Amino acid sequence: MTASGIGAPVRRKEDQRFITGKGRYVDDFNRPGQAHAYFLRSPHAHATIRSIDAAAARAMPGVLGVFTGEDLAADKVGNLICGWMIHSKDGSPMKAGPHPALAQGKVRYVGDHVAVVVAESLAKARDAAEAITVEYDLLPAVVETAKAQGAATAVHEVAPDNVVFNWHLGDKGAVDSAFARAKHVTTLDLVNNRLVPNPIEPRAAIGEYDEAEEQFTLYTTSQNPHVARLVLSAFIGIAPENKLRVVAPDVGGGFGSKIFIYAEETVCVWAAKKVGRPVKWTSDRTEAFLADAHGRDHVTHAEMALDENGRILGLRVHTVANLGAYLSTFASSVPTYLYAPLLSGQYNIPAIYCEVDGVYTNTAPVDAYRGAGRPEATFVIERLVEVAARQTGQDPARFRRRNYIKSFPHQTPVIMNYDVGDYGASLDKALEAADYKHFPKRRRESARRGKLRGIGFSSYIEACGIAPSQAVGALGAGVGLWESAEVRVNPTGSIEVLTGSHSHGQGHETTFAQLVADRLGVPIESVNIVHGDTDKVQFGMGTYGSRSGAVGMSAIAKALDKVIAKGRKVAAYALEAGEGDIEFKDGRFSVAGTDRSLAFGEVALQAYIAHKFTGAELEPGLKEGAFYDPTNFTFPAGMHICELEVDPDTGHVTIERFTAVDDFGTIINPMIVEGQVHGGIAQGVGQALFEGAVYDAEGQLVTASFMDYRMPRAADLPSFEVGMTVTPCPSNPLGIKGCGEAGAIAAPAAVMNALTDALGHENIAMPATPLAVWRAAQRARQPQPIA
Ligand code: MCN
Repeated sequence: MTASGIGAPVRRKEDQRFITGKGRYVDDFNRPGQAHAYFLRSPHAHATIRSIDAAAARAMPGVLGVFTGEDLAADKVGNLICGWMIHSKDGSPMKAGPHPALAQGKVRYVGDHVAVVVAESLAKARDAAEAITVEYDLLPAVVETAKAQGAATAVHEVAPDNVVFNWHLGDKGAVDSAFARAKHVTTLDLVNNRLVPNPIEPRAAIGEYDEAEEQFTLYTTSQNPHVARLVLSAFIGIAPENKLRVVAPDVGGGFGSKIFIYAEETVCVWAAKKVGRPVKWTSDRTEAFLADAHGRDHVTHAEMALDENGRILGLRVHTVANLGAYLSTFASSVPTYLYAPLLSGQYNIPAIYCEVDGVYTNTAPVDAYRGAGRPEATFVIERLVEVAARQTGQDPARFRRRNYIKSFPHQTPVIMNYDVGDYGASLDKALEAADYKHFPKRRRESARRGKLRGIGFSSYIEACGIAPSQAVGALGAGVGLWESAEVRVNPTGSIEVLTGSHSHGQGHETTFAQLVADRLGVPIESVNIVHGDTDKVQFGMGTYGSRSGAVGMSAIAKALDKVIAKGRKVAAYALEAGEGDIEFKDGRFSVAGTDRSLAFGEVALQAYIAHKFTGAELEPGLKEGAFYDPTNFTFPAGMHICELEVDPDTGHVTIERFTAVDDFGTIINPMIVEGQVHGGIAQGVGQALFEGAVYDAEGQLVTASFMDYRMPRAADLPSFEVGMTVTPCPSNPLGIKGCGEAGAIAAPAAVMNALTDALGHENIAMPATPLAVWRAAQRARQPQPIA
C-alpha cells in the first residue's frame, strides 16, 4: 500500500472545495439572459381540473410565458416514462397510468404540477402564479397504503382497484409444506414508514437552448446525467440525443432521489426553447418535501416457520407497497426485484414465497431511497428472526448463527446467488466490540436508575453493484448496467479519468484517484477525475445501488490495464528492448535484469513525441477506454448491534452504543467507507426513531417541513464503533463490495430490535416517537396477564 494507494485513509480531495464554499452547485450557475420558473402546484390530493385561466398571469409585468399540460401535449412532450415492466401473478402486465410533466385534466397529489410560469425573476413568476385561476372538482383521496386496494375511488382509470401489479416470487407450494411441518410459527405485521430523502442541496435545473446550434443544455442535480439525457431527449423529442447536453456539476447529496426523471427538469429544457431564454428553477424545501420521490412505505404481513431445533424452514411474506400517485422512474423494481430477492437475509431458508401488491394512492410518487427495497427486506427478516428467537427462548445471536449460510456460493430460493461471505466472523467481531457478554450487567445498572435497556441485532445482507446484465437481463429488465471509463494520459504524465459514475458525496474524486495512483505508481495529485458532463464523458450509467466502486472503478481498472499494456510497448521502443522484457512496477517501466528504465511520465511523453513511431505499427498517444459489466451483484453483509436506554417516564430513547461490523470486500479508502457507514446508520436511526412522512385523510402532507419531519441530529447519536471483515468479491477485479447503503439497510432493524427488547417485546411501529415509546413503556409496566 502506497501512502495514497488502495487501502490508504486519504483525506477527500474534494472537501477543500466544499468546506471553503467553492463547490459549484446548479444554483451557483447563472446563464446570460436567464429567466426563472415557478411551478403552480395542486393544493388538492385528487381533483379534476375544470378550467385554468392564466390570462391575468400572462399580462403581468416580467412574465415571459405561462404553460400548462395542454401546451406540452401540443408539442408532443410525452409521459415521464417508467422503468422495468412488472408482471402480475396472472401474467398480465402492470397497469401504469399516464404521468405527464404538467397535469392533464386531473391532479393526483398535493404538489402535483398544474402550470409553470416563466418570468424575469422568481418573485415575478411567483406573483403571476398566484394570479392563475384553477377550478377544481374535488374527488375523494386515496391515502392509506393498506386501504388503497379496492377503495371506492380510482387514482388512475387504468387501475380501477388501484392495484398496479400483484407480483410474486418463490415457490408457494414448497412454503406451504414447510409451514405444515413447522413446530413453531412466528407471525408479524410490520409497517415500513414513508421517508422523504432530504439531501442537503434541493433539486435544481437550468434549461438552455442555443438557436444557432440547435443545441439544448440542462444543468441539473442528477446522479446519472447520461441516463437523464437519453430519457429526456426521447421524452421531449430532441434528436439526435447529443443535441441535449446534460451537466450535473457538484451535487449535494441525492440518496437516490436525484436518479429520477422529474417534471421540473423536463419543463425547464422544453420552456427554454419556448421563451428563447435560459430557464432556471431551484426547489425550495417545501417543494422538496411535496414532490421529490419519497421512499419505503410498505405494509407487510410476514410469517416464519421453524422446526423443533430452531431452524428456519420457510418464510411467507405479503407486502402492500405504496407507489404514490404516478409510477416514478424505478418505482416498479423497488418493491419487487430489489426487495423480495433479499428476504433470505444471511440465512439458509429452504423455501420463501413473497407476494407484493403495488398500489396507487394520492400521495407523492415513491421510488428508490438509500437501500431501495433492501432496507425493507432486512427489516422484515431481521424483525422476524429476533421475535422468533425470543418466542422460542433462544439467544438472538445464537439463533442467527445457527441459521446462517455457511458455505458459498449459495443459491437462495429467491433468485440471488450469494458469492462469498463469512457471517459468523462478522458476528464474532461485533459481539466482542459491543461487549455483549456484559450486557446483562449494564441492563441491571440501567434498571437501578429506573431505565429500560435493550440490545438489538441486525444481520443484514444486500445486493449492490447494480446491475449485472447477465442477472437482470434474465429477469426481464431489458437493460444491463455496466459502466464506462476512459483514461487519458497527457504528454506530461498527468492523468484525466473520465467516468460514467457520478459523485454526489461519496468521494469518488479521491477513491478513484487512489486506484489510479496505486496502479500507475503516480502521485494522487496528478490524477483528475472528470464526471457529470455528457459532453465530456461519452456515456455512463451513473451512481446508485452502491455500484460506483464495484462497477465504475472496475471499468477504470480495466482501462488502466490497457494503458499499462500500451505503455509497455512504448517503453520497449524507447528503451530499444523487446516488449516481453519490459516490466512495470512502482511507476517505472524497466528492462528486466538491467538498470535501464523510464518513469511513467517519461513513457507518456515518448508516446506523444517519439519520432520512432512514424511508420511503425504503434499508434502515438496514451489514451484507453473500457466498459465493465459485472458477472454478479456484490453482496456486502455484516452485523449491526444497537444498545439503547429508554426513559419510561418520558419515552426518550438514548442510543448508548452502536456497533457495526461490515464486509465490503477489499477497501479502497477506510476513512471514506467509515463515513459512508456513519451516514447510513444515521439515516437508519432516523427512520427507526424520528422520520416519517404523514398524510392526513384528505391527502395533505402534514410533515412538509423540518418543523414536523424530524431529522436525526448529531446529539441523537453516539460515536459509532465500526469494524470490518474482508471476503473479497469474486465478481470484480478489485474485490470491492458496495458500502454506500449498508448503514441505512441494517440500522432500522437493529434499533427496533433493541427498543422492543427494552420494552418487553411489544411490536411497536417506526418511527418510535417519544409518545409511542412512552405508551409502550406504560403498557410494559402493567402486570401481564398469565397465559
Ligand atoms: N469504497 C471503498 N471501498 C469499498 C467500497 C466503496 O473505498 N470496498 C468507496 C468508493 O470508492 C466510493 C464510496 O466508498 O468512494 C462509496 O462507494 P459505493 O459503495 O460503490 O457507492 P457509490 O459510490 O455508488 O454511491 C452510491 C451510494 C448510494 S446507492 C446512496 S443512496 C448514497 C451513498 O452512496 N447516497 C449518498 N452514499 C451517499 N453519500 C453522500 N454523502 N450522499 C449521498 O447522496
